[in-house]
Amino acid sequence: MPAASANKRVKNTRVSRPFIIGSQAWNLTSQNHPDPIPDGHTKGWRVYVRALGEEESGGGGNGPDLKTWLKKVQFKLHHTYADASRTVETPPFEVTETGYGEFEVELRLYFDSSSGEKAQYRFHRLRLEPYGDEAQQARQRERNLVVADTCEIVEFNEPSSDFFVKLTAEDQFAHLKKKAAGQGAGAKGSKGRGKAASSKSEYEGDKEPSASLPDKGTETVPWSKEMEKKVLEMLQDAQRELDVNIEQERQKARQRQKRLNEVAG
Ligand code: SLL
Repeated sequence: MPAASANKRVKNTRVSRPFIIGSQAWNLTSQNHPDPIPDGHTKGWRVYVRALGEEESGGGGNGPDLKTWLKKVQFKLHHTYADASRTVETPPFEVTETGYGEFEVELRLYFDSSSGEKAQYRFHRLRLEPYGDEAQQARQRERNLVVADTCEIVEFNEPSSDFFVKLTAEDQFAHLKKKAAGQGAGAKGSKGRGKAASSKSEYEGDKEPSASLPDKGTETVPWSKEMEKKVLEMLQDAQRELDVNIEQERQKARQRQKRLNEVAG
């Protein structure tokens, strides 16, 4: 019999999960698209929901398994596509297509059934043409690859107790475990066997897995607490500048009003 408390909420608790929504696009050539290219289509593209570092690691990414919380993703494409609504229930959560034009992809994220959470919408602007400064555009042309990734966060406020168990379980990090115990990193150093084995992490790179953003980013996976802080500082600077401008405009308006009153009086 299911426990009566199964869907009780865990009070005063919030669990966040950073993840990536992004796209890649390339010019179609007969080399990279052996099938007949549909009429008028010039680009190949892919839109996806991924774990941080998923592509770079060639697997589940640097953090917890997305499947722990993400049940399926529905991608809503431009209405010019046949079957514009595409649902992906198993990783990789992605849609690969060809086309000619950029558009806004609507994504609907469905959460693990134990969560009792409603689906959430996200939007992603599919980018087919090179963008950014000149150097960035040159690099995109050279690689024939336009990548537009953004780091998103989903927050579960007071998650259901069943869901909370999953969000805190160790098995969501199983893909980060060392392939063969006692090999690789474990072999270095000359400490006594038993001691070395017990003090070494069982995870790749001897790092304890974490569900939060890493402290520092890398060239390929820039999203980090450091970047978050920088973005926040940029926003605060912009806000201060805006406040100054608003105050200046207010003063000008007051002076104009004063002059108007003088003329009218
Ligand atoms: C526009 N935003 O309004 C663009 C339209 C169209 C996207 C984007 C091909 C679909 C198909 C395709 O690229 N559609 O015919 O299979 O100008």
